[in-house]
Amino acid sequence: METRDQLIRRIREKARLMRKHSLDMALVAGSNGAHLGPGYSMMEIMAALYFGVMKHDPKNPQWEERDRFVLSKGHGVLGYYTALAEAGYFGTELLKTFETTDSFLAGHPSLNMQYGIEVTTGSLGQGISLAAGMALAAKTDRKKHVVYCYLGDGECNEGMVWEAAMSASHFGLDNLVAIVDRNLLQSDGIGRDIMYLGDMAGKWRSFGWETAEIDGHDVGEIIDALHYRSRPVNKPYAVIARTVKGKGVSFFENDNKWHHFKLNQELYDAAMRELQEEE
Ligand SMILES: Cc1ncc(C[n+]2csc(CCOP(=O)(O)OP(=O)(O)O)c2C)c(N)n1
Repeated sequence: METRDQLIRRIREKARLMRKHSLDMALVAGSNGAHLGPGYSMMEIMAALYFGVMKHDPKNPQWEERDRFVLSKGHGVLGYYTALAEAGYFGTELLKTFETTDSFLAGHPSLNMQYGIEVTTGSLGQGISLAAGMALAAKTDRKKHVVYCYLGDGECNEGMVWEAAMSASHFGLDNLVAIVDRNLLQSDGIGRDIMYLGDMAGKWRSFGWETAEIDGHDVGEIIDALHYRSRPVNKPYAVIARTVKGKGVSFFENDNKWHHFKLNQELYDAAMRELQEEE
């Protein structure tokens, strides 16, 4: 049986590999650009979901009892596709088709059950609404699976997020877990200047959710917060994860020019060197 320390090490190693794959993807995307900053803030949480938390079977992507994952911040595909590939939904070599003609790996997720992509997202606010509907359907049908939904904090400027939040608590959706990537930045700059959200956890609580606040890069804290025993009864659950946009490559971190960037070979090499030094 795997110990907690072994599990944490395994998840960290997956996150490191996912960051490396993402560089390959961004290089292939070339002048199309890639959402590097948004992807790099997600890696530990995505690795924890796919390699420690969620019940799923890459060999049977439509397994009825699987937990569902919805990427509400749809531009975070680097964190999503690399987790799916490392988990075995498709070969990691396919990651290098990212954003090329005919590839299923588009710049935002497009529903593809064969490869584990549950829903199409990209228009911010819609994913959490879909996830709430999926959780309500599961509850109505007395199914036991959990719906995990990953949001950006800038995304929480969307009114639709709060309609979903209201309905989830109204329906007592204790099978719905929202993870909010609190990296404090969004595409146009600093979230606080664009639309101040104040006490993020307090806002979710005021909509009837139970909350936890964690360091979104500390794998131990992530797996504890997402453990089934941490989830409330009869209420939805929001995990507010403090993250660093671009985490893992020094010159990506907290620099919003990397929100969506055209990676060239020189910058690729410099970023890859940093990730290799961690090995
Ligand atoms: C409805 C809608 N409006 C605007 C956009 C354009 N857009 C893409 S990413 C982004 C910022 C998202 O910020 P945040 O949710 O904080 O995610 P981060 O990239 O910081 O992780 C915006 C406004 C969109 N995708 N959908």
